[in-house]
Amino acid sequence: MKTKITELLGIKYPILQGAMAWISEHKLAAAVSNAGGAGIIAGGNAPAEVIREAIKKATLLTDKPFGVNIMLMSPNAADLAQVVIDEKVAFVTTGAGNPGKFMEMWKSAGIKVIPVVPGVSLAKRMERSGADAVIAEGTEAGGHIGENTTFCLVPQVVDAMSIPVIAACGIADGRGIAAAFMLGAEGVQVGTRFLAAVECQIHENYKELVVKAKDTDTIVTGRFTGHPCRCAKTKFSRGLVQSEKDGISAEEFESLTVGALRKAAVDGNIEEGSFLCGSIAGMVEKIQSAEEIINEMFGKAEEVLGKYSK
Ligand code: TUI
Repeated sequence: MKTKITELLGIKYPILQGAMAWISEHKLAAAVSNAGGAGIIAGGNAPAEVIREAIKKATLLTDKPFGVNIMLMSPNAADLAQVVIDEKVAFVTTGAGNPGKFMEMWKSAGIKVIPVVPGVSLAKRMERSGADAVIAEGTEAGGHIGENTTFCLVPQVVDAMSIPVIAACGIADGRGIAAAFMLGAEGVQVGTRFLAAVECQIHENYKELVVKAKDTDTIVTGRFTGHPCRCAKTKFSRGLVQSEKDGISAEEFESLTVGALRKAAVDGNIEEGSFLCGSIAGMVEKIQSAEEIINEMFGKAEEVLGKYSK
């Protein structure tokens, strides 16, 4: 399946694995790249040297291109921006902000830059500053989210751009890929389904929550902070939303949620962890290898697209 994204990144299938802080480390990224997609190591809030090591380890596991995501709210973002240059990473995706100040250094180092955008205006600014593609991410995503839905956002960003657009979130099977292409996307980014990948190193409790989730089993916390975050419904996340309604202060909210991503991903701590996942979790049914996930998704996408091209 050739698109502008397979050409841009030199990959077989136009699929990027979504970057998930504390989750997308070198093993998952390398497995996705080896299966013909584009794996991504999530920088999250990690120190630069941790990510440098993860890049080196991924290079030992795959000779295919992989990327690094820089979460722009991280205090380490500027250091990570340099690490990806030092380590000659193939491409960078960015999230949770405007990467404008890093664009020139990445472009002149020959790194492809693909920012996540929550709307048309940032997408246009990114195209003007030299982005190679953008990821239009809807509010169905896990983690930090914008307001617009994938179905509304993607075609509007596509119409405003001459660079390729990757549709993100709400995509967990071949029908989702086909729909994204129908909306004008040249590729997809998938996070939640890879939570259930064999190579994903999260705690078993996390995988179980995702596999057991129904359509209504995610919830958005922290809207009042300006940084809304989608996660699995648990007693903890429901409690957070209730305390927001009861008027909790931003400081109290912060003290309850600090370290919650690690508690979920590493410790599987149901009482105090934030188990980030997208609204599509209800469609993730089983644990499979990254290769099985990708082959199954694209097998079905080709079948569906074939049906409508007759
Ligand atoms: O970044 C994400 N998802 C994330 S980051 C993360 S770690 C975190 N934890 C708690 C609070 C905040 C972050 C967990 N999940 N997705 C990409 C994404 N980027 N979604 C939305 C945006 C975005 C929002 C505003 C991108 C740019 C933007 O620009 C604003 C501006 O400056 O114009």
